[in-house]
Amino acid sequence: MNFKLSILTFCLFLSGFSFAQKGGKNKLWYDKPAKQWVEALPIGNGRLASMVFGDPSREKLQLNEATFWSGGPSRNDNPDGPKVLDSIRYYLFNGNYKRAQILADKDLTAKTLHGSAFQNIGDLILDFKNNNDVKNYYRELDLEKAITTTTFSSNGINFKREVFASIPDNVIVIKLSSDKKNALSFTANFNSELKKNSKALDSNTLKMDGLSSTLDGVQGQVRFNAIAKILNKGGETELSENGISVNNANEVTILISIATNFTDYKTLDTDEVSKSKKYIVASEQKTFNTLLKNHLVSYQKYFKRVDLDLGTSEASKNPTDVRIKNFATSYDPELVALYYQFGRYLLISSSQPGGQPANLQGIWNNSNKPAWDSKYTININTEMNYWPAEKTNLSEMHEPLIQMVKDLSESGKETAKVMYNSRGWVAHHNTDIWRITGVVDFANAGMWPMGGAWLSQHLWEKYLYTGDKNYLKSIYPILKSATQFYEDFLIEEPTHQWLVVSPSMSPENIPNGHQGSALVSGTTMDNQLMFDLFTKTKKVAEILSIDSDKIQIWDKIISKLSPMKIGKYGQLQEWAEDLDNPKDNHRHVSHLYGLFPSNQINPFTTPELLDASKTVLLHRGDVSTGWSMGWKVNLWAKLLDGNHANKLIKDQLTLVEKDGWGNKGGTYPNLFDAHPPFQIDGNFGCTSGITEMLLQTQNGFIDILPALPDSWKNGKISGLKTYGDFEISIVWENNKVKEITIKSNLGGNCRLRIPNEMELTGKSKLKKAEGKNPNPFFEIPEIKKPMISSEAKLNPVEIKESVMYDFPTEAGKTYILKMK
Ligand code: FUC
Repeated sequence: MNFKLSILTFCLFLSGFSFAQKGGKNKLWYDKPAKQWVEALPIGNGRLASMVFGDPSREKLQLNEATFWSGGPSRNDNPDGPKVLDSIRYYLFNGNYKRAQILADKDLTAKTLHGSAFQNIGDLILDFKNNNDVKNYYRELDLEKAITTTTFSSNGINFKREVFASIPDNVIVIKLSSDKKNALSFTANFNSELKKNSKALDSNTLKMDGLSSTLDGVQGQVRFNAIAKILNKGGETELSENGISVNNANEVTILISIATNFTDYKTLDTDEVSKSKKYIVASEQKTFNTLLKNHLVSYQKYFKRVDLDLGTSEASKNPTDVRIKNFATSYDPELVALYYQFGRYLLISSSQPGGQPANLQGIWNNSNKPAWDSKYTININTEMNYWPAEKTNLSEMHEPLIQMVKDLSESGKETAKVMYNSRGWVAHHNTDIWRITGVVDFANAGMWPMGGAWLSQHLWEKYLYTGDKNYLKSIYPILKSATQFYEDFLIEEPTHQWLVVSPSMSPENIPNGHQGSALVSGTTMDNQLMFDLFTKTKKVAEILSIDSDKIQIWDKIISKLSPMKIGKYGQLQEWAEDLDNPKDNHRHVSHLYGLFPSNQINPFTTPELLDASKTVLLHRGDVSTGWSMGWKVNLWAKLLDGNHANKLIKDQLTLVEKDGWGNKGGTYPNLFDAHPPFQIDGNFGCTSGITEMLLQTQNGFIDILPALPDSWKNGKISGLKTYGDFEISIVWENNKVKEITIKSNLGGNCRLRIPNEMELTGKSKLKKAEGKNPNPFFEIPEIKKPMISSEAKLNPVEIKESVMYDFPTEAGKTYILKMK
């Protein structure tokens, strides 16, 4: 080692200063500060969140708190519903769709309140006036540590900033350091559009209070209190005009705490000042290293459960924004793995037990009037957020959604009664932190009484992954109450006397020849949702041995649901009538709900419906909004076409450079999904889709590498979950499965479908699988035969050869299979 270098290393060691290692696996990194919000890097602990910009002379941390929403406890049921329901149904059955729409706009849609908005707390600004002559700039987000780090030199001094949001300590932690003594001088202040006051309480403490906005006539009632505590080593702090000045410090730790008066969706009685203070008081007793250790332990417990390696290439040496830009024309499998893990990172950071579920922007929002209020759109977007939860081994992160469904089952009871004179509970296509369940926006988007039916699927799915019967008992009343609503609401249609949902729509598409009205009866998706809700609720009652008297009623309803229909182009029909337009490229593919996330359509038992689903996807095309592409990755994986799924990943990883509205979906420089604008569902949807390419669980067995693209020749993934609580790791080489490790948490038969022959290590032997899988978690639904148009031509989807094995497992044991 040369002498100068060793002196430098020694000095750095003495000061405790070290550089971040540039780039590498699971890191987003850049060679310039963020200019726009979609270049900044997100951190979060499920309740607090920040976007970190990393500007040497003006650091900005844009701040969010998950419960800071406009308005306050509120409802939006239109009480005129019962007066018009029969007429609307009459018009729909008689083809007067426009009239039905006009009535629904007036008497079913909310009169004034269309939902509250998730709002922005504001910014913490750190002004470093002396930071000029900047060199060696680097910033990163390390997904393995959930820390953003910025390093640079200014006037020959090296500086470093580290920021993380701690789950256990409930604060955002910033550490500023440099390799020279007394080099840190800056001013700190808070900024917010919604602040009531902001001041320095003393020369180390900034405080800001604020109040949420009034929207749609609901008075803003959410108060926030934010505190920034500045803990300096060396130097001094003093009150300044704009906040606090820190002069000549060696090292500074800043703790940010934010709290609101939100208690639950009905109650705003938390003392936000003492709550936010409590976290500061507890955290300031701890050293930075203790805070860091606590953070890493709690975060990594989740993150490290899954590891994905798709190989690496030269392309990964570039900054992340450049890699996205080059993705279509370069070989960069590591960017796919990074995007995958980023989805898991975002879920851990935005959805923690006891908190709010991830909304349209997760928990990151810099606007007080965000797109679609950054609320919960439950006709696809919120559900998509949670597709990766169980399968990527983040079951705990699913909890806030399950809690939201419980809340909605309470608030939606009144909606069912007031709007439709029905029992049970109902939710339409949107909700918010106050758990509104009425119809929002306008009938063509909002008049969809199926949000509760779709969300309810998550209750059952969670059980399939965990096998937890106590949990199942706790959610059964919600499922039962959801079915009760439809027991009252379903109506016989005049042609076949099938039971249908009416009025409704196929989100948010308008069929040809319907006078611009989306309103119809008996859409394919609604029928599929009804099938799932009734069959799964019945299953739960059977498992728990309760309500045997209900089984007959539910069976009767199931038998009176419409079968799926294949129309004249060979497409799965979106509506009851054959109205699909092959040129329609609408972003929603609602009728493919049956293929994914549901499993009513699958390659093995419903080949005709599979062909018809493929035709729909070919008609719709690939490129669309971010979330639509994310959904299609899953759908092509379910069609067992890994190359097409990979093509969709390429479409999704198209760089969208500018923040804001636009018409092309893709990915922003910070890897956020671009609807556009930013919407987080695309991130989560694609993470789910990549999982489905490597492992599927829904078709009656565990399907290993069911949709591996040719170009992902070698790789490994560990820690994925399947139904029946198996934990799976796979290693593949030259597109063949080399090794599978299976941990069985519940025991029971393990049925595997594998592209090549394998054998178990140890004494046990694999058996060729035959008949029905005896493991009850892998039961597949028996659906009615589809109705097929006489004009339809079907093109059977090709299924590659594979082998199917069975072997018994014991709870707690691990099994290893090797290639033969
Ligand atoms: C649904 C979608 C839109 C958007 C919005 C938040 O209405 O149709 O594309 O994602 O939700």
